[in-house]
Amino acid sequence: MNKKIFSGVQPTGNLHLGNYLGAIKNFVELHNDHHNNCVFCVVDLHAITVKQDPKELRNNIRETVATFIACGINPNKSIIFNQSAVGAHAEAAWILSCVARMGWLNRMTQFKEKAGKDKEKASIGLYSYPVLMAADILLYDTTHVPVGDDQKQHLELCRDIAKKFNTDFEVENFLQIPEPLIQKEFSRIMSLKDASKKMSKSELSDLSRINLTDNKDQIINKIKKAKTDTLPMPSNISELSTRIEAKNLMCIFSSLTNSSLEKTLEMFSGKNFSEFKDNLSEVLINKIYPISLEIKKLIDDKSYLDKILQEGSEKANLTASKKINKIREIVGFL
Ligand code: AQP
Repeated sequence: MNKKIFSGVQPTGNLHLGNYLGAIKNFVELHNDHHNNCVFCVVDLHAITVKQDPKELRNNIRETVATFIACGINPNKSIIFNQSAVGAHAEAAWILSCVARMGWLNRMTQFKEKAGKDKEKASIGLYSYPVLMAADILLYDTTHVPVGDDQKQHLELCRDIAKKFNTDFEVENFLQIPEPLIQKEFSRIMSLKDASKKMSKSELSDLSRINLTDNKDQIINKIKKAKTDTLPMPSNISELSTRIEAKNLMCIFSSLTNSSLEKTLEMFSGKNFSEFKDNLSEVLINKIYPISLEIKKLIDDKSYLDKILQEGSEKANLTASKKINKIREIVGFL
C-alpha cells in the first residue's frame, strides 16, 4: 500500500526544538521517501482556539512555512498549505463532531492541561480541537500521521471517529483508519527549566525552549542556564529515571547526533555538566543555527511564501473537496 502522510503544525509562533525533533525532522525524512504523498498543513484554524493577534497570526503562518522549508521540506515534493484556505476542513469537522461522542472528548488530557482550572472560560474550539484534527487527517485518506508523543491520544480519537462514521453509515473502509508515526525514542522533548513539562511555544519563559530562530549566543546562554543537578553526569539508564533534567538534555544530544542514549551515557559518564553542555551547545548550533539563518532569509520574501501557500491550497483542495462531496452524499445532504 502507498503511504499517504498528513501532519500539521500550529502557527502560534516560537517554533522550537521539540517541534523539530518530535515532528518536523520526521516530516523531512518522510517527504524524501514518499514524493508527492505528503501533506503538511499550517493549522491556523487550530491556532485560533486560543486568542491570537490577527497581524501576528499572519506573520506566524508565513514563518511556519519558512520553517518547513528551512528544515528541508521541498514544496515541489509535497503539499504545504494553510488549513483555513480549504473550506472542507471546517465542514468535515462539523459533520464529524456529530459522530464523535462527548465522553470521548471528555477524556482528552490536552484540553484539561490547556484549559487549566477555569474550564468554563475555555473556548468551545479548544474543546473540540481533536475533532477538527480528525477532519484534517481523514479528508486526505491519510495512512500515516507523524506527530510528537503528546498527540497520541488525539490520533486514537481520530481512529475511533473514523470507525464510528464507517459503521454508522455502513460505508466499510470509506474513511481510512490512520496509523500514528511516533518516534520510538526522543518523541517528547521537555522544558529546559522544568523537565516535568513538555517544551512548549506558549510557555512564558523563553529560557524554557530553544527556538528555531535562536542565534548562536541565545543557544549557548539557554543551555548554560538549563536546569541540572549538582551530581556528576549519570552513567547508566536507571539513574536517569530520577534525574529528569539530565535525561532530557542527554535525549536532545542523542537525537541531534542520531545516537543512542546508551552511547551518550558512555561518552559523558562521570564528567561534569559544563563539559557536556559545551558539547550540547555545539551540536545545537551546528543543527539549529543554519535553520535559523534560512528562516530569517525566507521570511523577508513574503510573495514567495504566499505563492507556496496558494499553490499548496489549490492542490489540497482538489483532494479535500472530492472527499467532502462524498461525505455530504453519505450523510444525506442534497
Ligand atoms: N515538546 C515536544 N516534544 C516533541 N514533539 C512536540 N511537538 C510539540 N511539542 C513537542 C510536536 O510538534 C508538532 C506540532 O505541534 P503544534 O504546534 O501543532 O502544537 P503543540 O503540540 O500544542 O505544540 P506546543 O509547542 O505545545 O504549543 P502550545 O504551547 O501552543 O500548546 C506536533 O506533532 C507535536 O506533537
